[in-house]
Amino acid sequence: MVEVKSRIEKHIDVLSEYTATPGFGTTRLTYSQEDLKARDYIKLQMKELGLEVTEDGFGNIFGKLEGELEGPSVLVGSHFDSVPNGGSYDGPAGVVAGLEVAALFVKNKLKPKYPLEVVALVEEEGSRFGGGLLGSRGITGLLSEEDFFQLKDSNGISTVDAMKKIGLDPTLPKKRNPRTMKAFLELHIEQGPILEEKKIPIGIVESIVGLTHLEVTVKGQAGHAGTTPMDRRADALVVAAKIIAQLPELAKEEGNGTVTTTGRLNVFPNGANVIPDKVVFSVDIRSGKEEQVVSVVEKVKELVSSYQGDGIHISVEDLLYMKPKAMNQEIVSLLKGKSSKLDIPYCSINSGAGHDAMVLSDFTNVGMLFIPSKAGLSHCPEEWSDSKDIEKAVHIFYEVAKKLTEA
Ligand code: HGY
Ligand code: MN
Ligand code: MN
Ligand code: MN
Repeated sequence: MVEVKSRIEKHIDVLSEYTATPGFGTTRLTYSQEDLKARDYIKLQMKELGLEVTEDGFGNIFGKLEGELEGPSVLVGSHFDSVPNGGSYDGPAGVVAGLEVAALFVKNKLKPKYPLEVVALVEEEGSRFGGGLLGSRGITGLLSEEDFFQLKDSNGISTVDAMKKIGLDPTLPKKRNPRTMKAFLELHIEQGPILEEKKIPIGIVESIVGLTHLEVTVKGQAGHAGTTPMDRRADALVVAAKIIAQLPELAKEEGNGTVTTTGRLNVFPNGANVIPDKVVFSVDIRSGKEEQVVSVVEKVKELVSSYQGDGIHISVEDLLYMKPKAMNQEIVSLLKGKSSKLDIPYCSINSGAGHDAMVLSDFTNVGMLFIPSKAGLSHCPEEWSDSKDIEKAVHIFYEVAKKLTEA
């Protein structure tokens, strides 16, 4: 169906233009001007489909297709924020899939028994306010209102001020009663090489890794780079570098696919001739087994404490902790059954990336589909997936949503 393919590509292309770094990938930070443009576009598509459009007190967007009856909704969607200089598909592929599932209901004049909701979630990446999975943690109450209101970005701008700046209302309802949700279906790009290597267009997600985000702050003493003897320094950056250099070994020791990453590091005062007195860096730890995440966190904290003293003071903040999550088995078998019925090849797959689905899985029935990522690349401008695969996922979700909204 060329029409759906071209519409999918159009949605992805338009959303990818809402970036703060044109030509250098998608940088769409939450509550930024780029967020506002993407938000307006998504809401317009929802309105054109005749959906009832609302936003909650976090800025999550909902497009509701009313059912014959009031009752719990089947939600289909993903997030629409990005990492810095990321790709066009991480998040938007799932939001666009939600729009296209609703479009199929409308096109086929099918009014579901219970409602369908397209959902576009905020701050899944945590690129602006840290931690991540903010929109979904907010809906489920995993992130409390007061914690949400405390959050500030690296410029000290609070979530509330940032929301107001783009016309959002933080006083709107936030935590959502789980009884209003029947299921949550999320299409996401695989962000790895497996599906492409297997030449299979659809991955049915069985489980999502456990993950934790730590923020380590190393404090030392600023000083003159030229006049301070080497044996009289408390150099925060040298200590941070020694710690970071040892993290990969901790992951390797743990094994079983455990990974650690330091992706963000800020040096203060960041002058070439000034001994750094403060360094703040991230530690992202993931594993399929909860006890392995916990064990690496403990080892990181032991490693950090071995550098305390001699003018160095280090603190570690736990920004996020999510246990590994299994997808809802009923939905997994529905996804398999409908994929077979549509003659769409699929395989089971586990997710090394975190997703909003892992948050919602404690509150409703959750299922995820993956589509292949070209060269397994993601979180970079080279990220690319085939809209034909998005279309396949749309048809599978449409069949599953028809079933779930009827029961
Ligand atoms: O980090 C992740 O796994 C996701 O992209 N937020
Ligand atoms: Mn994502
Ligand atoms: Mn991502
Ligand atoms: Mn996600």
